Amino acid sequence: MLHADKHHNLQKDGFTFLPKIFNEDHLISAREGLWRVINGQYNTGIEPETRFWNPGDDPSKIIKIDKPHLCDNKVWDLITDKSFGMALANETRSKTIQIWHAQVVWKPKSKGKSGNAGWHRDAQYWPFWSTSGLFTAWIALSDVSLRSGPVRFISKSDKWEDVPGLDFFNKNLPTQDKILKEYHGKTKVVNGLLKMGQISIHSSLTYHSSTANLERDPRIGMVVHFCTDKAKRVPVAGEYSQYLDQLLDEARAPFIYIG
Ligand SMILES: O=C(O)CCC(=O)C(=O)O
Repeated sequence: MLHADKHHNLQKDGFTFLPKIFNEDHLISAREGLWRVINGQYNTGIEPETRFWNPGDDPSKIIKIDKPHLCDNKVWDLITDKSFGMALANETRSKTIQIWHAQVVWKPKSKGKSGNAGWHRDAQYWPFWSTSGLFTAWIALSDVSLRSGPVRFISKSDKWEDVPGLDFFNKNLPTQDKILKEYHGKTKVVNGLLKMGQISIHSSLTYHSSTANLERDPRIGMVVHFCTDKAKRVPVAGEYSQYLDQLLDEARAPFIYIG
């Protein structure tokens, strides 16, 4: 059985890091698959849910594309790996693991603030979900050094009330740092420094962000949002009222562990 690092505990700190569990060839194939998706080549014939970047856009911007696993079978193969599912079940102490959303966050060498992702907790974007039983696994598809703009986590922030004024899409980190200081004083921030193939897991309530990539090579994250048997749908009106109906379709939302 694989165990997370001894220093950070998902239940206590709101995040943890896992050792490498994927085989090297699968990682490389998935990375190539993501590059195809980024360039608009979908070997399954299925389009991504949303593209926040298109060929021809500023190459120093964060390339974020939602649900790339539907578009490329090598990306699908990586995130549906059985040992990955088992490791997530072990860390979250769950009976089932279902992937309901995913995104690639490919961060090329940044210019100015172009690589900044603002402080946020994932749950703020998911009104249709309970907060319990919801987690994100971030698979490193490149080595992630301090200079490459790693995801960084605020320890124990999963126990906080919502902090207003924070947002993934807001690149003004100094202003957000001020807000955090106002609400919580000095916080403990931990960088997700990972080797290619390693994984971080955080709760949907853990505040996290990332800064510029100052390395020459891109910093690549395959972000897997998953729910466990403890997650509950919350009825919402409007645009997202049917959004989670996709849970019934395993070709979109695969179970990767059933205990
Ligand atoms: O990859 C990043 O820099 C941000 C990713 C993120 O916000 C997430 O994994 O929820």
